[in-house]
Amino acid sequence: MSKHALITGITGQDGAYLAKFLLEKGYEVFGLMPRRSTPTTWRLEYLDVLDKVRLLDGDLTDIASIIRALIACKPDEVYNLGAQSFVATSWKQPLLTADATGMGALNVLEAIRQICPEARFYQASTSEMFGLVQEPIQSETTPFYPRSPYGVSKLFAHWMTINYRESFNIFGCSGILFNHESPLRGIEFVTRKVTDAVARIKLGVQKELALGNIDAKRDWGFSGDYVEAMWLMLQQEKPDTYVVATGRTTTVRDMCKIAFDHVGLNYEDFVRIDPKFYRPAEVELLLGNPTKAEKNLGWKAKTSLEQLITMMVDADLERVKKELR
Ligand code: NDP
Ligand code: GDR
Repeated sequence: MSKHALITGITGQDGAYLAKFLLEKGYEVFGLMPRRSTPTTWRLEYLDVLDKVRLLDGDLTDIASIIRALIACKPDEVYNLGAQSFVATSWKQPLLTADATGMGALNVLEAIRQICPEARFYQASTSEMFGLVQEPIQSETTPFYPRSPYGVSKLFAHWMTINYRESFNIFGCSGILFNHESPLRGIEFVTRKVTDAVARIKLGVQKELALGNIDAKRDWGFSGDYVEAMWLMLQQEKPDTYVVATGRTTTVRDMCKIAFDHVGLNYEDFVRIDPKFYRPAEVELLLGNPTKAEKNLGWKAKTSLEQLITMMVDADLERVKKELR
């Protein structure tokens, strides 16, 4: 009998990679699908898994729809990846972010408690919870200090996961994942914004690239590597919290250099600073210590930042060429 997994946020970057990963492991994969007026399944199509997953109508802000999805899917594992995940938007729509990203996780936990308390639960927590970092390298024991409505909402969901683990014996794991990217990253996030611009500039259809704080430092890995860590957490004997990161930090500026260098251009000739992309409160530095995940899960990031960024530039070059044909 194959295992059943329910993924919220299946149409997002990680949802698509996780769906493919679980299908390859022989799972029957279900996805919670919020109603949108235009199609959102392009990532599942890109990875060639759309016709292999079962999409169930539902929204994280509507607990009745989550309950229906759990009854239909009878999951062994539930991965809560759904969220309003763009930090900058969280200041513009703080209540929506709290609803979907914070309360949404509690809705899933509460529905599991009532419908299928044996199901294992993964919560997509984030390095944004460290925010104004209290230690130069962040691990599972570093105190939190979120800096955005998104970070605060995720911290609520993180503690709810631990609380349901301790109160109701739910097998709830929290993965504190540092930034991870891929050719399927949303265009509003800085890596993809850069790699798309590099492709357009190289092909002569864009002149410059406007960015905000390029001195911010991030610990960037590849989404395809990180979904394996999510799965590994749910295969352990006991539920726990894990940092998932590469252990290397790089400025946005140096990430730009890697991207432009790949097509033989100098980033300084094209990047312009526009204060409109500054945030009301910035997270200046993120650098994760993945030792616990490496030791307990046997997980390690496989893809270097150079490999990741060149993979993304190459994919964007292909996309833009196709658009122009
Ligand atoms: P994406 O933004 O690519 O995907 C988010 C998904 O959530 C989309 O499928 C989106 O659907 C869905 N969603 C949004 N609102 C709702 C809702 N109300 N009900 C149901 N589904 C909803 O994020 P990623 O794939 O990059 O990230 C996955 C998760 O991991 C997120 O929770 C994110 O916050 C977290 N995370 C991500 C990191 C990263 O670097 N990528 C790092 C750490 C944590 P639609 O597109 O239709 O709105
Ligand atoms: P982040 O990712 O906020 O870390 O959240 P993002 O790529 O948006 O920003 C990274 C850093 O780059 C700086 N920056 C810009 N960012 C964007 N988007 N656009 C710009 O033009 C720009 N210029 C500079 C930002 O200020 C920031 O410092 C991501 C999301 O996936 C979250 O959901 C996840 O939880 C965290 O990563 C870990």
